[in-house]
Amino acid sequence: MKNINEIQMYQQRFESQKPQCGFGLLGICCRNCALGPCRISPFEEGAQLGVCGANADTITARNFLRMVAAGASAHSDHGRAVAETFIKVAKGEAPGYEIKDEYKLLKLAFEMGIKIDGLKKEEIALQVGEKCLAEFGKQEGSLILTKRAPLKRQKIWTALNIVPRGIDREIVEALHRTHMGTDQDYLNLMLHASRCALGDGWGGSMIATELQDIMFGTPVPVRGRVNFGVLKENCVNIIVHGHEPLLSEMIVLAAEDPQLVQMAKDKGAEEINIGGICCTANEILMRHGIPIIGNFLNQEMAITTGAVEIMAVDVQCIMQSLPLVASCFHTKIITTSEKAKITGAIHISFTEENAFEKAKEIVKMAIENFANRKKSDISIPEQEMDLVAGFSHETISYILGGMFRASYKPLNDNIINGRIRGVAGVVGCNNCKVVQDSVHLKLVKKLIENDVLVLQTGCSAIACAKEGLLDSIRGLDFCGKGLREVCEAVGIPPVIHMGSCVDNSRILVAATALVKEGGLGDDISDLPAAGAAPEWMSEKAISIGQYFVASGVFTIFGVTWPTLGSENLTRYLFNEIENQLGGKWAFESDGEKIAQLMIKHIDEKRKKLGIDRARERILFDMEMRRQL
Ligand code: SF4
Ligand code: MSK
Repeated sequence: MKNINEIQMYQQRFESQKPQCGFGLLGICCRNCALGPCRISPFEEGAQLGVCGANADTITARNFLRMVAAGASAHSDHGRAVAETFIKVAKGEAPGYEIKDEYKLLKLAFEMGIKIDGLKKEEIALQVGEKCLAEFGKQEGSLILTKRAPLKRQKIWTALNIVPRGIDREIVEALHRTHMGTDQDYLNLMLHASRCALGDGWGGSMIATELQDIMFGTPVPVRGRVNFGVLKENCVNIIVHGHEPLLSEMIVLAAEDPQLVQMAKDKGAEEINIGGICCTANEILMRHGIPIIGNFLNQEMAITTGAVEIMAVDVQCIMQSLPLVASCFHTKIITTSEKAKITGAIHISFTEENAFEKAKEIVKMAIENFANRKKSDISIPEQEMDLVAGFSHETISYILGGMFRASYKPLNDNIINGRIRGVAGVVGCNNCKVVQDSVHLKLVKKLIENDVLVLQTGCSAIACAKEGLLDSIRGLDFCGKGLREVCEAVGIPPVIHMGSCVDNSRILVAATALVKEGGLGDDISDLPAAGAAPEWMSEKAISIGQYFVASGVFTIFGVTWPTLGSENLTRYLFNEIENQLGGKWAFESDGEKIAQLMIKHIDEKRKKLGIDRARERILFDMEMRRQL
């Protein structure tokens, strides 16, 4: 066994990377062909063109589009895996999985134009699954779920010819366009960045969310706990980490298996304790209240508690260093996806057909590993916090309007009367270039203090949960008066956890519901709303940001911005794109200033809507009614 002091953790690795490449930071390096690598000098002297003649605008735009394509591919391949499992469930070929939300299945079938008369739920599910899967390979027309967007938004996309045709097609075209000697007009490249990203948000990600809800249940409010304290010294601790809930759902099920529970007890453990990291954590928190250990930058530290028997990972945001850190402890790292193996980890290949069996194998392996713990290694931080999660779009409607009148009307009313100033989506990762969670917290606290309701997903939600902002009691202490009144009346925290990275699609649906409810304009770009990813790091975040901008949302990213090497492209993304799409990007790394920018934007939108002055609700007496 190695000694933890002999290896580097992410903080030391980050230090050893310094100084990081300035060309890379500005987005002006290109290695798209073997004439290069080329880099453009950020100063007037030095090379201003690559060997092929590409300038800084083209190089930064190509790099940006490639980030969008990679991010969209990650979300969309997740969506495809879910659709494939869904079809097997419908055919009865995936033991352990089931169709849990029949109502949502019927709604989706209706949206997809499937005739359901006389069909059994499995037959409907099969058609829905096949239709969803076909969305990936579609060559023409438009993605079915883009029709959910407000009509005005759809018209904007059509006029710009950026309605995504097929999810895979847009990603492939992005790679084609950015190949050496193809699309060399940065504005044209950016139009495709929008199209490709829309194929993610209104396509791959939305399909993932919809089908996961139908299979595993649409989330409803659920209590949970977060932070390292959820690891228990007397339990067999299993961590699930990554993004796809396909295996983790089965692990949750396997951990309840009476035989395995008994086996754990026989080995001296009190019970089997499951905890999550990153978005797999969010998925099983949203549906089962399974505790969360931490977000992206907590993954190595979780192993150093010495109390983790197994960390089972699937895809995305998994550090290659995990087996190295685990080699200092008894922890076993298990990879489970054929798409994501790590040298030094144990690979247990799982398919839909054998998922439950493999999940039981993993749980059993963890139980057996319990005896290998070194008592002296165990050091579990005590911090733990309560939270409430499980806010799907459907649940928000239900909470606001009730069973029979489920709607966003109370939210719209309270935005119009000024109790709620606006809505913010705060999402995204951790980044070691800033103190972990610090920018998320500064930003979100400032927003709720100013009566802005915050919708969250991903690692940002976990950051705020650790601080208590997702607790419906503690969270109120940070709220402005108006937001507090509404949260108290409805019984929700001021920071609403909507799920994992693919569940950013829920925020698109929620924004559309606000528009359709009435009184706040006729497009997403009219809403007093803004978005941010203050500690982003992944290409998926860029894809998410781009589909929010292309859907009409002002979106601010912190830490670093990947196009600063091109004045033209940066000006386009920060300003000119707004004339085309109604949304735009901004870059600001200070949490307080991000909040100010978002609030300023929200206030401008309120002014445009004519709701910039608080209007209290007037109760009409009989005389006033007569006059009416
Ligand atoms: Fe250099 Fe052009 Fe090749 Fe890029 S595509 S590496 S800029 S020659
Ligand atoms: S896990 S993409 S670090 S949010 Fe979705 Fe967190 Fe960012 Fe991964």
